[in-house]
Amino acid sequence: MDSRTALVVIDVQADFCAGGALAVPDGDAVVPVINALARHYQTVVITQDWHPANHVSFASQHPGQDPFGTIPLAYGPQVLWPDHCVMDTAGAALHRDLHVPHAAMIQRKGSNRLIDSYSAFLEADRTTRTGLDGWLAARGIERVDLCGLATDYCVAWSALDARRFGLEARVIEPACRGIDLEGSLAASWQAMMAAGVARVASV
Ligand code: VGL
Ligand code: ZN
Repeated sequence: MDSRTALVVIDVQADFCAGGALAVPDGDAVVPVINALARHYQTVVITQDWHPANHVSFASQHPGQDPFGTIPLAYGPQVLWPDHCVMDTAGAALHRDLHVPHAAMIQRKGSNRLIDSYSAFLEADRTTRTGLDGWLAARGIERVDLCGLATDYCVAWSALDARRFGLEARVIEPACRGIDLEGSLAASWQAMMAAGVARVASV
């Protein structure tokens, strides 16, 4: 791959895979695909969903609410999730078989108790930057190729924000899996298409 394109590997963590707290259907299947893909990139970023145990996105923090419902928060509607990717727990670890030794950057996100962050670039308040845009810009990156979990949440939000920051973005579909809550997978592809994100089967 050319040196102006980075691979961004989204949230390939134990909790999003088989046996995890928020397992994405067939999530483990992305691991060998990503391991092979990553060899073609000089610049690889890995993201980790990384929440405090009392994170606002956890249904457990909202008495009477169940996982997968939606509540209004100050910054907008928030889907409530099972407790997942609690910082420094086994569930938050990268998948044990993910093998990308040359990844130079691990971007953690969602660590502010009061603000979720599906996106690797901007938290859910749509204002707070993780700093990844600056890191990529400093390295002359003009395009990101995205893969990982989950297509319709963290991959999609990251791809959309990449476009906001002026990057080209491609989502490598065979290297992603979705959660698909109430049509969220189709809706996320619609939004990505509209924003000029390329949906590709290979690169
Ligand atoms: C994710 C739901 C909650 C994701 C993270 O990685 O797509 N989804 N937190
Ligand atoms: Zn999360």
